[in-house]
Amino acid sequence: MTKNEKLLRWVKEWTDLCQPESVHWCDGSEEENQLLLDIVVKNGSAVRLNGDKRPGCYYFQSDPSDVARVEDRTYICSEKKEDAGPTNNWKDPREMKETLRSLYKGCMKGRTMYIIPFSMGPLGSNISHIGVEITDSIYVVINMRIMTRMGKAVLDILDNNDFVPCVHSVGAPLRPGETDKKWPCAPIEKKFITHFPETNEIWSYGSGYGGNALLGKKCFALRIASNMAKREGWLAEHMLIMGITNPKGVKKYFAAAFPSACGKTNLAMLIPTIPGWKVECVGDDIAWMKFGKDGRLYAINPEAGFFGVAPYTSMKTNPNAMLSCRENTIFTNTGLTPDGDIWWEGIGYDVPAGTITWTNEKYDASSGKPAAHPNARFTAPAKQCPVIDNDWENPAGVPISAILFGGRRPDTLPLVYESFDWNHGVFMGSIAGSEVTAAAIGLKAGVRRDPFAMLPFCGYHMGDYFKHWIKIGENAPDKNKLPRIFNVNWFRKNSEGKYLWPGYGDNIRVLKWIFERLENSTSADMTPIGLVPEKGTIDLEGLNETIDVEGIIKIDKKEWQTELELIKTHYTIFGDRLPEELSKQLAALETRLNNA
Ligand code: TSX
Ligand code: MN
Repeated sequence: MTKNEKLLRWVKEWTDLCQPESVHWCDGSEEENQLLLDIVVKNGSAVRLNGDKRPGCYYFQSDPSDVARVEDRTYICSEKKEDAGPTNNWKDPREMKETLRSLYKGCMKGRTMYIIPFSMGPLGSNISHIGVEITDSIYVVINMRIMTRMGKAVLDILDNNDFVPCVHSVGAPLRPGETDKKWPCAPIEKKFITHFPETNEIWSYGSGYGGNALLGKKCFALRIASNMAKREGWLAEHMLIMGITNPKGVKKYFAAAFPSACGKTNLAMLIPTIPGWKVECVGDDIAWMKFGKDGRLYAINPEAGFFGVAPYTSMKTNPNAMLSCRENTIFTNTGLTPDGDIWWEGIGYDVPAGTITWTNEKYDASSGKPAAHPNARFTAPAKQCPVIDNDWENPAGVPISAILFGGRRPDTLPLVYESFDWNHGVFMGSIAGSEVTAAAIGLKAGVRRDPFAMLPFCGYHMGDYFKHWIKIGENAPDKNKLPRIFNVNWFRKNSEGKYLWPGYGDNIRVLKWIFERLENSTSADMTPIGLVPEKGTIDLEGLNETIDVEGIIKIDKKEWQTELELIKTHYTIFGDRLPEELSKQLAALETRLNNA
């Protein structure tokens, strides 16, 4: 089993509290996986999909109350409330633990407790970290097996390694003889996703879905890891990592942060429309970055799979994602077709007759109810991605040349612009955000700020997080080797509300401009907001549409003056923890705009 005393004591403590019927230490083997899948198929929790169309694939429907991350039930339990900051829910750690201990008491009665040793990042990487998740959910075990490196190999190195203890229960004990629900979970008021940043602990209760339950992902790799990174001088970020090779064979790696619904997974595995250019995927969601001995910033993808949003993924929008989830994939809350395949809105072909919806009803187009939940997911092994990068498991990571921020902005923000320097780039990250519809924020549609796309994932005070980014720049071993920072916006619209930019594979044209900036082989115009492409420097060859490039690039002084006021309001949230470097950036922007 293990010689790790801390691990043995911890498992004993939680076994005593949760009172499971049995305890199973996961070895991550094929046999174990098959055994677990047989259980969930037999008990009706899962459907084995058609072996000709979807070999090795399984289908789950969640409880309708358990379909997404629950941000208002997510807590950062730091000793001091101020340290969680204005963007996180906070509870005193002792109080929270008391509340949760009473919920955990006997919560695994009638169930098996699974012990999942997992590594975030390649084994043996000095950027990787180990965790152990306790769970009573088979769904969690089989998903963690795809999303992380899991099992015996990790347990073996655990003998003399520390680990992040992660506790999870669906919060639905079984009485003797009681038959289990298809998707057991607790009601919303009993769901708790809690983090103890000072002790590196995660306690999750009541939900079986995604980021609430697969604790290696958002809870560990972002909320706890962001705290570790601050203490230790590295970065744990909500970023994709991609490799880009030009026709000469020169390769560079970019990391990019976008709020949800901007197509991060699509960008991570994009198929370029310019001949000779190649994009390869290292990761689609999370980047852990540390300086290497050569002074460059190196990134690993701490994950081993994609937990991707299914709806509107198609052979047109993202063929590489479609091919990644062809086999050995878990589908959750998609539709199910009569021939044992899955279907979702935007998959690119008509819904087959007799399709069953995620709520297990016969699909009826006239009902207005979709076949797939909008947050339906595929859990697919990253190694199945046709464009997975050769170095995606390199323990040294990949050297990052550029960092991109972005969001959905119908106006104001140009297609792309470069920061003047590191701190200006940090400013760009801190003001990132996306247009949200009126329905989502009430009354008026507007920008929802999502600094660094980390709003739901930063495990401490966001003002301190900005300062940490400033310090990374200050303490860099070689400032000339820092990644350069850019902002992109695929979503600018014209006055008729039409998108100005074709997006998708044509985004390579923007990536090419960035690539050439890094090689000092293209030019930019100095504007009050940053460096924008000089006329004619974005490669439009082969685009048959007439593109209003000037419309996508132009900086409108009036729009930016409105933006400036919005940024000021946004910045008030952080109070005296807003780094002075960023107040200076804001003041400098104001001056530049006024002088323009
Ligand atoms: O993912 C997107 N990307 C990045 C791709 C690498 N999406 C989808 C966002 C929701 C997940 C985009 N949507 C992108 C984009 O670049 N751009 C747009 C907006 C858009 C939508 C449709 C068209 C053009 C732009 N054109 C036609 O449908 C013909
Ligand atoms: Mn994400």
